[in-house]
Amino acid sequence: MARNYKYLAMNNCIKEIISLCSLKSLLLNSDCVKENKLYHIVLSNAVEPLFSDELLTKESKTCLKNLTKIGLLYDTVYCRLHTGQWNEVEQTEREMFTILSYIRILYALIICEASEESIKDGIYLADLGLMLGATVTTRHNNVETDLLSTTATILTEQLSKTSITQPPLKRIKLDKHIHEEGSNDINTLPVLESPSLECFGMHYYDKQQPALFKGIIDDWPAMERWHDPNYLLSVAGERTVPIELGSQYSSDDWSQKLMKFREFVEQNICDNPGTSATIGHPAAYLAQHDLFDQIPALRRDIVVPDYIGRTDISPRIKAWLGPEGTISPLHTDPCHNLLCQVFGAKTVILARPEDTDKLYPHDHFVLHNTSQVDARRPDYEKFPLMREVSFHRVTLRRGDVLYIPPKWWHYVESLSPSFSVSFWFE
Ligand SMILES: O=C(O)CCC(=O)C(=O)O
Repeated sequence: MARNYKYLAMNNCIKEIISLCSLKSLLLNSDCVKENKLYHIVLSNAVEPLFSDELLTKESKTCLKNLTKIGLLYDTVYCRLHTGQWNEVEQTEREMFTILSYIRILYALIICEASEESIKDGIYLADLGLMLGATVTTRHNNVETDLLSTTATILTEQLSKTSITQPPLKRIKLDKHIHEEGSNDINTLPVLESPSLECFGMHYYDKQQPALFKGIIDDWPAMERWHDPNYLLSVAGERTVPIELGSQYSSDDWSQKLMKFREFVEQNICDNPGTSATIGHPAAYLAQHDLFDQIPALRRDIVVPDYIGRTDISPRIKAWLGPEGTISPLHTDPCHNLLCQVFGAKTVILARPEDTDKLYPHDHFVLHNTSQVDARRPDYEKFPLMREVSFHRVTLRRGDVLYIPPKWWHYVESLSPSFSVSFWFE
């Protein structure tokens, strides 16, 4: 009877989130909890009521007490994650952070009766957990899913049912005139229409030669959906994402901040006079972000190109969304890359791995894969060997896919608001 009452009193979205961890052993038996006595005591006390007949309501003392205890432990683990080098943080601490984020979200929702504000806070905590925590998987509708990513999706859907509809934003123009600076002494790349897997393998992958492919991503749902900011905001508006600020990541003026996706898109991507990045704001770039792990709805809009499955079943997929003028300085990556242009245009300048010594990589190990030269506006006085480098230049337009082999140098500058997806693979 009490159980029925409890569940009746709760909002559906809270019930759905609780059901993600209907196996309480998932929470209590994870290594991070078993290994640490303090974690185990606090967590067992907090988790037990969620799965028992105990009445959990806004006024319940158990709820308030547990939220406070979980909050204290959450702050402790948060501090641990921010102490020392990131790559030395124990996996178990990160797992603990994920579990604490989940329980904290649940108690806050129960206490606030899933108010709009508590849902927004819950989405923020889930995003922070996704960025800092380790993956904890669970089952949702009989499918294996990520605990926090699914929690955020449930909350996003709940929010869309209750929040006030905003006036629609204009679609991003696809036929914007692109101004390109020509350069006669720069080679172009081979351009191919949907090459066969064999052709890609033999002539490009095996020989590690870059090329531009067309006709590969035309049927992605993203091609029709993503230039509509209203669509992007409906699936991701409330989500928190890391944004790079400054001219380019190798510059002194560069920094990063967390921002709501809505705020980023409205201020930097939409055609809203007065809010554009070009007017007084530092360049803002959602760059190299695992957006598709964070927001599965966007992952469903793209398809891994067949060329990749031959050699790698789990490519790392990164999102690159920004206004005109974003710059990724000349750098190399260790893996193969298919850089896919969903909307907008980019200039890409490439140089062979053999020319590395003539491209003046930075000395510091952190920037060792990044060149000091400005590939678009070379300073031959300062970097004379650069004259001997034979660069390739290509303009990447909507629907184009650029194959960048491992260790090839690439400089990328957006010529308009642009959304690209890169697949890094072996
Ligand atoms: O599009 C960009 O700004 C950079 C892309 C890139 O460097 C990559 O995909 O590895």
